[in-house]
Amino acid sequence: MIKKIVASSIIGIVIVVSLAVAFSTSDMEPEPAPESNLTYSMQGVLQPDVMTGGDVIMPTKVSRPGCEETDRCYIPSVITISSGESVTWVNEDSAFHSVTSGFYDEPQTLFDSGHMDPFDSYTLTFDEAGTFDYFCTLHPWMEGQVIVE
Ligand SMILES: [Cu+2]
Repeated sequence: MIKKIVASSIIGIVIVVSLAVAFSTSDMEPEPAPESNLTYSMQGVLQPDVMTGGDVIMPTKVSRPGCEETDRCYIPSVITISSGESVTWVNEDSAFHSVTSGFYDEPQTLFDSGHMDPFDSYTLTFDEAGTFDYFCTLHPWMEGQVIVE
């Protein structure tokens, strides 16, 4: 009789503990990663007069081919701004990248960031309307475009 009571109370404790664990783990959803603008505001690149225009991210893993299939080597791969506005590129990858005008087969000398370290940013102001193609000198499949209206 005593054994039965002990056994059933042990089962009861096991059930209570496992329920508590189940409920507590359901509250432990990982927090979403903080927004990336922390990185370049820390570098002091974003000044109030540079806030118009837009940001382009070089995301992780674009140093290997494949990102071009979904147009995600630079995000966004095409950015449209008004003349006088700026674009800031941020390298969120762990590899070097560049923002270089033209195409890999046909580079131009309008602009070139040089090799950007991880989390480096590069800001350009576009005063003239036009379509500006650019690429990464290290990864020929990385292509993007700035359209200035
Ligand atoms: Cu690259």
